[in-house]
Amino acid sequence: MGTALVYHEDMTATRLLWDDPECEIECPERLTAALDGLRQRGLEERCLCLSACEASEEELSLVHSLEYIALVQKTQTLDKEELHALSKQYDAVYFHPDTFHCARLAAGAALQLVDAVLTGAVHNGVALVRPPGHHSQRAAANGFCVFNNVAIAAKHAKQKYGLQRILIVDWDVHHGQGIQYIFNDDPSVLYFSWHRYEHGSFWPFLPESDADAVGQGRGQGFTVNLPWNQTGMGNADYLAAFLHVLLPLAFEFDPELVLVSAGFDSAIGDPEGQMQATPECFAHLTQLLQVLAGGRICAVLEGGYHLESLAQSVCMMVQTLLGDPTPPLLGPMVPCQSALESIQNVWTAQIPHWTSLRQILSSSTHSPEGRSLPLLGESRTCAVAENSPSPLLDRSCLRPTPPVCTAVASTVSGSVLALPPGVLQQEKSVLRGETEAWARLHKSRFQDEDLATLGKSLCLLDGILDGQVRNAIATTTALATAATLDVLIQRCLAYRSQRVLCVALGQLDRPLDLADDGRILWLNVRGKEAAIWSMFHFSTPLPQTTGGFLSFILGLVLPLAYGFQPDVVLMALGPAHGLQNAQAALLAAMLRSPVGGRILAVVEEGSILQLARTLAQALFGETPPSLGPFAMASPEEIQALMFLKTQLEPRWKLLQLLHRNRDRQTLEIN
Ligand code: Q9C
Ligand code: ZN
Repeated sequence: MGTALVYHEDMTATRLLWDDPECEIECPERLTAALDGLRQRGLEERCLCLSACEASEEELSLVHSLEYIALVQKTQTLDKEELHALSKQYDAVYFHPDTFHCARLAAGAALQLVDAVLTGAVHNGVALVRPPGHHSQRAAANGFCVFNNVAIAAKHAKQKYGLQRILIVDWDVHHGQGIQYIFNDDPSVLYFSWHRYEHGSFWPFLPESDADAVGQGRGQGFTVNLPWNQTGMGNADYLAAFLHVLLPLAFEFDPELVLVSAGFDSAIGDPEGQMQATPECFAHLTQLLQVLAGGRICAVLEGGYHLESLAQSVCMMVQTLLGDPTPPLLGPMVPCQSALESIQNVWTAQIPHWTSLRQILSSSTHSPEGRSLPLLGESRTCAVAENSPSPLLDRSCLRPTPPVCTAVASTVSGSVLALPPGVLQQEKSVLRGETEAWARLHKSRFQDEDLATLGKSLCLLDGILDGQVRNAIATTTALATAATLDVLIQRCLAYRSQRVLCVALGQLDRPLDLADDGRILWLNVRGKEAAIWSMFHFSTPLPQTTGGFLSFILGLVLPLAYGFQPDVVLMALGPAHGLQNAQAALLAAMLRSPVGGRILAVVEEGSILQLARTLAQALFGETPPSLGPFAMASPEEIQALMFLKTQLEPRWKLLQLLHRNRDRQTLEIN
């Protein structure tokens, strides 16, 4: 089980044969640059490489009319003038004698990828293809696209495997209107697209690219458009879109398969998109999707016209699909005003169709119409300064993956814990004298038998901070959990950690001398009411509903974690934490993204072996088990989350919620 890479060199054959500045960017070097990038980084050899085969006429006709297929077939025999004349009948399209062969390979590659994933030959994969597909329609080529590779793959997955829920994530910078049309009234395919829109003044200039196009008939709510009305959208804007729009809906939808229309013209440097998101962002977007659909992700290349940016972004995505930890995201985690307005517009349009959105907005004093508050002053284009040097430069090397993936330190033997293969049982410890010196700070709370596990935990923490171990679990006896967490925090600070995120679940009191200088973000999950001591220390009750728990992760924990950018996460499950295994696994799995996987989880041994095992699997990279059917958050849960978010929003800008707050802040900045 691994990652498939579907490709065929023949797809470099199609190219523009005449002068056309609009079309010349869709060139064969796009594929060779992406593939060379994968080779240089040793990623190609880690994939299961599949050679693409042409899709059959029958497969193409899942989406396209026979007349259109025949028309494209005929282009094989046309001369240059005839090809040029035919091309001009479409918007931003060129034909080449090899177009039919390439386009059939591109669609065939997407089909093979879906087959490889749905037969269980691989977990996930990517198809590197030309021509792209998402603009293509039943009987029309459009925007460099000839056959709609992703739409054909989705129809195939429905027809051949009987899938009932497929999520298509289109992160290309253009609107995949072709996919939208094909599934417009189909509730079994949730189509999400963000795209450069500029109030309709950007190609393809369609009113149906706007947020109020939500699908028709039974398909209402299954088209989700997030139009960007300014260029310059960056990492924080893309993350906000995932955390506050796509992921809440995706969890509620509960897809069986995720198809990604993986265009990279939404990345920095691209001449079409003019956006600012760095290649690393695509590692994060990929990892955030990996908790869906049992990790069954099929990514199919769409656009991407800056060769270096394209190659780097493709590598980031593939590396993440292979299971490597995410690299840090650069830049301030502050979504821009225009992005927040766009997100608000999607909410307004989608609220009738999604319980997960209603629960976010129901308790706020804000009404959907409230968004029309006039903006005062010029809104900023984006968080990244216009003249800042391109983060693309000077980043040729990816950070190395730690030799040990997941380690467990426990007095309970690995065979009793039934650890998944690949998870290492840690026996090493720091020196006894050193352990005792650390424990002495907390003398009253350490029993003698706890010292052995403390020594091992300290050793694991060192391994994580040194880059030798990616993440780890340490078990403790019930009484020692708080003291262990306390010592670990001190060790992080003494070591050289700049920022430590502590997620303390259950009855774990805030250490008395806990630094409140911005180095420790302390989130305690316990009790019945939220409490806040400072912008860095607070507590919230554990939500009991699936909807409440998802809002807690997507709406609170991840925005805070991404804003804080910790070096390491300490996740402690203390007395009466109340977390179900699936909840603990999802929390751990999703916390990996903002911290590059560097999590040390502390859990009580004894009654909770299954929990330790589930956590180990999640940290190791296995998709967490389902939380169960989606149920709306309770009013109390919403109220607690809203209270915290409103209080914390001035410091943590990814917690985005209410416009009235933001307008005031914009005024202050100006
Ligand atoms: N300057 C894909 O990315 N030209 N197609 C737009 C605006 C057409 C893009 C001109 C762009 C088509 C797959
Ligand atoms: Zn595009």
